[in-house]
Amino acid sequence: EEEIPEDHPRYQDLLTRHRIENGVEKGITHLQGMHAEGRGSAFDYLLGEETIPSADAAERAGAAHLLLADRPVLSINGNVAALVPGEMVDLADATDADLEINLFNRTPERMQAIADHLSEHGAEDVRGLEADARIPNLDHERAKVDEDGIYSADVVLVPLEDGDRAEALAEMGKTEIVVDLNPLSRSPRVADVPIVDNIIRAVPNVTDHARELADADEETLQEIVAEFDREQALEAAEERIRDGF
Ligand code: PTJ
Repeated sequence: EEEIPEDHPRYQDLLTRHRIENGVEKGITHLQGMHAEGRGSAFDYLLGEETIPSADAAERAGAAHLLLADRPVLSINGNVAALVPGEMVDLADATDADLEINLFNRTPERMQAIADHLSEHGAEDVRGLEADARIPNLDHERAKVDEDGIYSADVVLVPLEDGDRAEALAEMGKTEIVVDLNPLSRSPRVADVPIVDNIIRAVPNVTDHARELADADEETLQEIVAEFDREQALEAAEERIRDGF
């Protein structure tokens, strides 16, 4: 990462690509994660590679949901683990949430590599390895979750989620916060809180909001949740992409 000069105009994008490549080399990220990253990068370019105001509002609403939750869980896949491992640990600390590894292409080797990687970044307790419950209406491997994790969570943060699973989780009645750079993708479309932003910027910003709201009373948090308009957030992102900046 030191090889990329910080004043390079595409510094963040190059850093991201580099982290995904390292993730693949370490057995953390699936090869498909590189394609996902390429797609994300194209959308980020069109968004101006910045957190647009509607995304910031979504990040604030996401923080409020996590603080209000009884059992918040942050889901981690191979891309998330490669891009923002320490940042996810910080967010879990700030919101008293659990971390759970949940893979689209699940193998025991990747599960373990990601668990070790998260521990190296300060995670104390990582869920997902137990896999003693199933998300209804999904095929076997993709449905595996922890009974005391995602299965019983009331609020879940699912970054870069596949559309089928996002839908199945929504059907379970969970409050879903999705981070996805493509506002037309199915996962942000079924989310209660669609965050159309790069996960690299989104996660630290949700943490900042959570820290700032740490002492807020329940009424204030409920107000932030109620004022957030998911349709408007999706429209604003699409408009930015179509009309430019
Ligand atoms: O590690 P696994 O096995 O769980 O697999 C993870 C991937 C991401 C490979 C898998 O879930 C997958 O194939 O996802 P998709 O269907 O490619 O969806 C990924 C979505 O994330 C796309 O809509 C991308 O635009 C978006 N995306 C990619 N990179 C970022 C992103 N969104 C936010 N920040 C990013 N850095």
